[in-house]
Amino acid sequence: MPVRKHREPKIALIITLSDGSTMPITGLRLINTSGSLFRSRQLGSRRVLWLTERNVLIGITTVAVAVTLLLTALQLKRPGLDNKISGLSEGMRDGTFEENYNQLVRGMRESLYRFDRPGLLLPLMRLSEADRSRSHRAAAGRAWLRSQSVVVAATVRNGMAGLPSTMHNVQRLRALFNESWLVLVENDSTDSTRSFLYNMTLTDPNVRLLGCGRVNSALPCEINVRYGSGRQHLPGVQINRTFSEEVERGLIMSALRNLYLDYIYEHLADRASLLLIVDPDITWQDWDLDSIAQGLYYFAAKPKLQQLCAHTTQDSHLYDPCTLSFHLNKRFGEDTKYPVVSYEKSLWNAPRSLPPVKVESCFQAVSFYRMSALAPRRLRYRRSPGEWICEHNTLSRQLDEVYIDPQMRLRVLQENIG
Ligand SMILES: Nc1nc2c(ncn2[C@@H]2O[C@H](COP(=O)(O)OP(=O)(O)OP(=O)(O)O)[C@@H](O)[C@H]2O)c(=O)[nH]1
Ligand SMILES: [Mg+2]
Repeated sequence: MPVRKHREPKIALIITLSDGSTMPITGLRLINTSGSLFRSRQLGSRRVLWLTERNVLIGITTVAVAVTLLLTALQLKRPGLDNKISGLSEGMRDGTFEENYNQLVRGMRESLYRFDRPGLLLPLMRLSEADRSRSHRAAAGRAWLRSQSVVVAATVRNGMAGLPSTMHNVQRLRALFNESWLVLVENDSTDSTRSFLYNMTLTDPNVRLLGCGRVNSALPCEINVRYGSGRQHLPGVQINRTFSEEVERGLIMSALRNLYLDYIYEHLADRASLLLIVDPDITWQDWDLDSIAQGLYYFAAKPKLQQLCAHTTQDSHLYDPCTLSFHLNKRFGEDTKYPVVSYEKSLWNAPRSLPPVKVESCFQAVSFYRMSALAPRRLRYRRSPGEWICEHNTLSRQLDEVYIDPQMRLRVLQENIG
């Protein structure tokens, strides 16, 4: 059996005694043969503890490993982009500029969305652990909606091809709410749109049919809107308009949509928490109400949320060209860590787990707004690059927290000619 060789101590510990004199601790056996970490010795009135030489080494190694592990953990928990930006330092303070700057930094930090790491350019809504479960969102969303009220609003002209399908789905959705209203602006229809809507007012006291300054009238509303060219304004993508006519269409649609906003904010705003704007010229695949409820949950869970657009698709495109043009303008770049999501494909086939994506504006033919968010706002259409066919953008562009929910999937079977 090998004999362990005891070495003489190499000591560096100096004790200061109560009378001020010092005493180096020497002549002690520092090899820890018993395995205990500390040894002790009585020195006058004091008991002195010391570590054996070998255990000092073990101690240093342990501390070094712990520090390395801590640094690695900190590195993994690297702060997101937002946290790397701080308020102004003392030396840079400059009265009102400082106030403004710091307010903007705060606004950015407190906003609903985040880039979850540098290099990820898709701005996603921040989710808590509970928010991540779709079935939880759907159940909690449905439960919340039972205590909420909604106003559904639409403009429609010559809508008989899409109205029945849209209204069928709108009525199913309204049934999820405690109370709901339907506000429609109609004019100049040459089909039976007005009588279809008028009949709805007879059976449902919460339907309001507007047009020509009248409410719930069977009389036709004839505005006969024309473009500067003299051509009559008609709904639908299929209409071949000149650039000026497209701009004029944007102005006309904005004025019509502001009519329902004026009515709603004068008569119903304090009675409903949500506003849904739909285009009723569409034939829909039946809306999956769970997919809508799981998205509306965010209005309950995120008080800052102002607008949430459905992920409406037609064939293999995102339905709304205005949302598409936003993406193609690359306002947020085109990189994402989700391999099947690309701006070119416009979030087509987004994975089930993808949270709502922050956009500058969207409509998607089914767009939910928090009622209070639009109170002072109306469409403010101007001729400007990228939005000459997108009058809705001028409304949501006035808001800060606007999202498309890739999980609120709706499918357009057909957009009908007006
Ligand atoms: N009341 C009313 N509604 C209209 C008028 N023009 C269009 N609409 C309706 O507004 C909605 C949107 O109109 P569309 O012309 O289809 O507009 P869009 O789908 O956004 O875009 P395009 O199809 O590209 O023109 C549809 O439900 C139309 O029926 C109008 O003059 N008066
Ligand atoms: Mg349309």
